[in-house]
Amino acid sequence: MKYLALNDKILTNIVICVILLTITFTTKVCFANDLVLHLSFDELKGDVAEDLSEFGNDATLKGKTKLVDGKYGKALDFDGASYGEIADHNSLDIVDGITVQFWANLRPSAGGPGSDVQTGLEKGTGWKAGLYTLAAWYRGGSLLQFFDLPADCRDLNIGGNIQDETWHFLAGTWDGTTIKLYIDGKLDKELECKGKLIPNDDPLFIGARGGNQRFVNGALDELKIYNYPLTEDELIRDMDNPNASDVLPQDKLTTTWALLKSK
Ligand SMILES: [Ca+2]
Ligand SMILES: [Ca+2]
Repeated sequence: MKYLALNDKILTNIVICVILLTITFTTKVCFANDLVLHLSFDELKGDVAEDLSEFGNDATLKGKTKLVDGKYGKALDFDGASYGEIADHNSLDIVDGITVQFWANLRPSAGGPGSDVQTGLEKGTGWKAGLYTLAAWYRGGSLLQFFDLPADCRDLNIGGNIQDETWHFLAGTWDGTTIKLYIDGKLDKELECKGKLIPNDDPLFIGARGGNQRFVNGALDELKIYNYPLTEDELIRDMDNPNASDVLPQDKLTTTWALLKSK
């Protein structure tokens, strides 16, 4: 009887340990630093550009887009009235840190609504809570912008103009404290901007705001979002080899987890 009770106790302890380990591991996974979007545009499946991140945030293309020679492999050319749409997903709900980056080869705007801006990527259907956007061209410059940050942060950090029909690597990071904008791997502009973001449930758009304005006229390539700020060294590594750096050291835990899940 005593022997059985001891066995029960050991069993209970094992069960508790397993539960605790599971909770610890799950919590880590939920808050892990991740690549949450990578559109290489190297190939399309019908009107879908597949996401190479572990989250499957594929983009459905609308209007006239086409694959062209890119900076790496193929790129996606937008005609000034086309865009891509990605369904809302928790992985795209950014709260306290982000990196948005892409290669862009821009022509002058094609006209139409909001033609003083060409939106590379934007979370949300318009200017509202949860919106983050990296504008490839913003009124003569370039801009990483957040609705939920203080008003005096929103459009003061305008970086250099890359609208010259050649390839440029544009990247923006925010670490909860400072917005930094990089052009071709060099820090171009930074601004202190403290705050917290409120996620929304809208789609993420590429090449336009909300699918109806601020259209890109030109090509985008190797478009990525990380849910944490990359350092300058990491950005340069990504710029020079967009496929090799999908698995940064911080990313390995979740990648392993994704592999386990897919087995
Ligand atoms: Ca590519
Ligand atoms: Ca959401």
